[in-house]
Amino acid sequence: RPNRPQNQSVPSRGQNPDSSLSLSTRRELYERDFPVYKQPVEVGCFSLDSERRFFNDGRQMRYYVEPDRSPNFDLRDGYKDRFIKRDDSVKEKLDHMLRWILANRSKLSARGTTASSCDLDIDFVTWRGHLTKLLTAPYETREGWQLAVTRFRGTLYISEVETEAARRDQENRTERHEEMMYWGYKFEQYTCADTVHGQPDPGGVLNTNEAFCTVVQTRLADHRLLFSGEVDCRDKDPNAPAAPACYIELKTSAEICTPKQRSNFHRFKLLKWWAQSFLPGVPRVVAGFRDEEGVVVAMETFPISKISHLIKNEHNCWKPTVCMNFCSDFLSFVKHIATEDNPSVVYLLSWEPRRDVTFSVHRDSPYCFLPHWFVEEMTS
Ligand code: 0WD
Ligand code: CA
Repeated sequence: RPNRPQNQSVPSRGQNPDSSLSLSTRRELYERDFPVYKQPVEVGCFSLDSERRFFNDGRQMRYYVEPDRSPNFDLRDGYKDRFIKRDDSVKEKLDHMLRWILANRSKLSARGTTASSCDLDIDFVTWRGHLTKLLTAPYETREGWQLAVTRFRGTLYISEVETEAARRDQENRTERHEEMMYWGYKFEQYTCADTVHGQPDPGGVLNTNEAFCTVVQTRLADHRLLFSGEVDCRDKDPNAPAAPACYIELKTSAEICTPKQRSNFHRFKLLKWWAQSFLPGVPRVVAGFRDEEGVVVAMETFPISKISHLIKNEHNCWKPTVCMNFCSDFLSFVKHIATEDNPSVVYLLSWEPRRDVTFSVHRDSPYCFLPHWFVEEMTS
């Protein structure tokens, strides 16, 4: 992994009187009108198979099958003997998205006169999950992040770098925690079928290499965005609206037994669920509430458009407008600082809770993340 690099051009935190070189995450600063966020449009999709191979199609799409009785899903089933876990030490960075971009370049090319015909008509390319972290930063008190940014042919590419703290947490996971991470995937297996008329197969092998990802285009204020996110399944009704409106996000959560638990669920979990699905325009989350033994005891559907009303009774709760305005200002900040158009330059934006976002610049460093195959094909 990258060595701690030299901080090349920026004074350290606190010594910097120039506020244009850091960005605050304080909530009060972002309580203004909701910014323009255009309805996200699906411009394509791709699939990753059981060996993590990329396909420029929707072969891994799954179909939601509503459980017909009160569920009794045992989420622990198969953990020991029918589970193939993706190797998360392999850092894929933006590679799958970049493959998708190369395969679909004609859909994205600029038509204006200012950009040459092979440049993308897009300001930012990233994963949805990275944007989720930006949306929730004003309310995050535990986990910081590092985002690497490269400007290449006018487009800003954003790819996460694992923090030291995240790496430590990952190494020190308890066996209980490892198993609980499986529960979310197991819930998907109980509720999703591989074909439109099929039934779920909870007796099969669960392989977390497999994924179906949507690619959407949208605009936040004056930022044109292209991002991809993993989608769990879709509504199987042939009359369902077009993607992304037919998509369904599946979640598991501990069952809620006390007012305190309900309040925490609203304040923390619904924030993450809202941010993740609002971004790509996925309209609903289907939640399975499980007991301590990993048995799903209740299900509930949360329409994303209703989540912000649900939380209004909570004192001092999160606000969607703060999330979106912070993200918009962050992207403006990135445009302002990441000025050199060069695939081997990385602007590393770092954030820890209760601090400002700061950055450092790295040339030909281990932080570089645009692969040669991408740079070469985009340049030719
Ligand atoms: O290598 C990396 N640093 C990353 C790779 C970081 C983030 C994402 N990815 C890639 C993977 O190819 C993955 O297929 O992105 C895909 C998912 O991206 P996303 O939709 O932007 O990620 P996010 O919104 O954080 O997570 C969506 C789902 C998760 O579902 P829940 O319900 O738990 O939020 O994607 C899964 C997980 O099931 N997931 C991942 N799958 C593979 N690799 C990863 C990951 N790193 N992170 C989340
Ligand atoms: Ca999910």
